[in-house]
Amino acid sequence: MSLAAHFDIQYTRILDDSGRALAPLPPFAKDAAALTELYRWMTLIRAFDAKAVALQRTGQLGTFASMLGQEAIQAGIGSAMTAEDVLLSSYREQGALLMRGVTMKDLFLYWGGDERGSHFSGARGDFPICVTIAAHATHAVGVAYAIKLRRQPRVAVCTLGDGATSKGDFYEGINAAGAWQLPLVFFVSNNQWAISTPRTTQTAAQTFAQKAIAGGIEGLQVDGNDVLAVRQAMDTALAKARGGGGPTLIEALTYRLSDHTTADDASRYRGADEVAAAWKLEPVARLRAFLTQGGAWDKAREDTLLHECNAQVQAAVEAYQNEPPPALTQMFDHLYAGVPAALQKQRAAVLAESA
Ligand SMILES: Cc1ncc(C[n+]2csc(CCOP(=O)(O)OP(=O)(O)O)c2C)c(N)n1
Ligand SMILES: [Mg+2]
Repeated sequence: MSLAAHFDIQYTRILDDSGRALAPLPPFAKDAAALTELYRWMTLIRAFDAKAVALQRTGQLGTFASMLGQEAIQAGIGSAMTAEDVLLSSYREQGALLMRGVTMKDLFLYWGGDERGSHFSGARGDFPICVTIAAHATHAVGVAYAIKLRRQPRVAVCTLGDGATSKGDFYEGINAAGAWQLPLVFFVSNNQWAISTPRTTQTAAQTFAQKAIAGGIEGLQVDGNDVLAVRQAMDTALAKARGGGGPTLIEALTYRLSDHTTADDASRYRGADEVAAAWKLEPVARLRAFLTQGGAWDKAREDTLLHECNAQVQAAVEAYQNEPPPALTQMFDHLYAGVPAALQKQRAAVLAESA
């Protein structure tokens, strides 16, 4: 017998659990202002997240999927992509959408059940949030195929969870992206849980990154709570795709510190010890420790930032609450190019009732 093929999965982290640099810093990380900007975004995303949960608990949003513990992923993806790239995200990467120009008000509208929230104010080329698990893996293939045909210097980025990698459309996407060498980055946030299904029962595969190998795609792993590692991996994958080098799959190791959504109670299926251990590795404190050790951060700056972030979120809440409700007839207006006769009757009835 001889070896037919051999594969490796590389794992990268730049900051250790206490925020000390383990490896030489990549060029972007030598700019203190760029790093404090990443920290500002991570803090803002956490403030937005906490307010969204509070709004849901007080009946002002229908539901919400928290990003708590996954802020480094948002900032790494959001800061690496260019405006011309296309993000196809699940419900868990709202922070990356915010960094690309979607507004907090848009997201509040969306979670408030108002379809106008998907009509993004910014990042108009990005796709609406995909709740159908892994369906957007094949949409991303279509987007990347179009980019390749048009010879544009753009990249499609498809963000999914660990659970999504068990679905057929994920494998179809991986296969097509590899076969056609598309400018596409699959970003898998391995937050250890798919609602109540733990990573240990999700798959027998040793890593999620290795699922790329079968499609002829490079797969690698990063510490998803280390924003520097996430950003570096994204920079490399985007540059490779833009230069015609084809797709990459990045698996980011992280932990979902929140319930799955506000409709879930994770204490029913996982222990408090596990969650407490995960809190010790959370990404915002890690970057803060790194910045503080380097003299780029202190308590006064932290207090000012928190104040600014809370004010920014509060202004978005007010904009959301002051938004007049959509016209009742709107539900008829966007599905068909021309409203069919049967629906025209219903539309007229709704109009008459609401007059
Ligand atoms: C096709 C499909 N099947 C089932 C669901 C219900 N569902 C919503 S979230 C979820 C788990 C997804 O887990 P993962 O991919 O790990 O993402 P995470 O929520 O952890 O970010 C499931 C099964 C769905 N939305 N779509
Ligand atoms: Mg998950």
